[in-house]
Amino acid sequence: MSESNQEHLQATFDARVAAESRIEPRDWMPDDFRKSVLRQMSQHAHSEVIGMQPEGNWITRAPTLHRKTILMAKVQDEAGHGLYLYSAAETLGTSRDDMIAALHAGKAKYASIFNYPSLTWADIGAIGWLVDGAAIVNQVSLQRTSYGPYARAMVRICKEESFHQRQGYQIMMVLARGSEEQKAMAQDALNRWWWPSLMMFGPHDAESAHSAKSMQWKLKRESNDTLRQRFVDQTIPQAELIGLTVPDPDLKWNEERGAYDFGEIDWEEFMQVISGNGPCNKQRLDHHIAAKENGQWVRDAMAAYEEKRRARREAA
Ligand code: BYC
Repeated sequence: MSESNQEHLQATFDARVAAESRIEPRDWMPDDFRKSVLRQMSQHAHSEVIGMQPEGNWITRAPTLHRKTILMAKVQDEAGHGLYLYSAAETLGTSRDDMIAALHAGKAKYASIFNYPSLTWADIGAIGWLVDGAAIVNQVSLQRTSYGPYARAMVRICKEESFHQRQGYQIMMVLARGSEEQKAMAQDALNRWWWPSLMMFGPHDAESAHSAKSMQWKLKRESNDTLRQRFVDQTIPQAELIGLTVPDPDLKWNEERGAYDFGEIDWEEFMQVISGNGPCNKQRLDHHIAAKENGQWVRDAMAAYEEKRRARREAA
């Protein structure tokens, strides 16, 4: 490609981003933009699918039939989110099999939070309230991301996440108004999920390797720290309303900023978890690998059926 042609393509791309137009799969895009969108969408898709495990763990133990049906629907929604996102990522020419192979090889990441165990029923409340709550804050912003298929996937995902967040908060509300034991269980879940939820937004802006470029491309619309602050500000009043306390001695309303000041995340723990050394990393990956292997016969049967139909069509 001539240099002037390359410059023209780059200028067209830059102008589209500046004008808030979406970049679509067939549009020319710089290689590093393509790689970054793919990296983020793959990370996001894997998060949705691995994220089914901590909650799936409680489907058989949900306290009532009603709770069980809600939880099953919620976990199924997460699978659907993964599928929208894998499909969106495939528009950039990478197959789902390749993305999953990278996950199994430990090369592709997924959200750190799903490497923590879900120990009690209250954890299911805390995951819906805090984890889906944090995910919505991030994803509302991503509805305006510059890559078209990613932005469109986010619109539908956000609608469903909103229901997920409420179902989680409702579980916490019921427990917090219950017996002393139930209230203690809710508080314990908040204690264990609070800091990992704040880690979901990634490193501080100054430490974030991809943020500057991603913000320039409008792939990311708001920074990690801005979104984390928004999550804290919206969640503290919700905790107060149900009489639970966030486990942060440095948490304080800052009148001047009109926002909460809060303590420092344990970044060493974060780094350990995203490097594969969290409490459940191995368990989560082993489970995913086993599920893929155990489901191979279904994929083989579907492929054989499709092949038979094709042969019949050709013979007709
Ligand atoms: N966990 O430069 P940075 C759900 C990595 S599921 C793991 O700031 P970036 C749900 C980052 O990937 C939805 N890794 O990166 C499902 C990068 O490493 P690589 C969850 C993290 O991309 C079931 C490095 O650290 N939401 O809702 O600009 C049940 C440097 O970071 C994390 C998503 O997946 C982390 N927390 O920004 C319930 C959101 N943070 O790739 C609920 C989609 C950072 O260079 N992702 N890293 O090896 C994003 O929005 C962005 O990728 C991030 C990071 C904000 C996470």
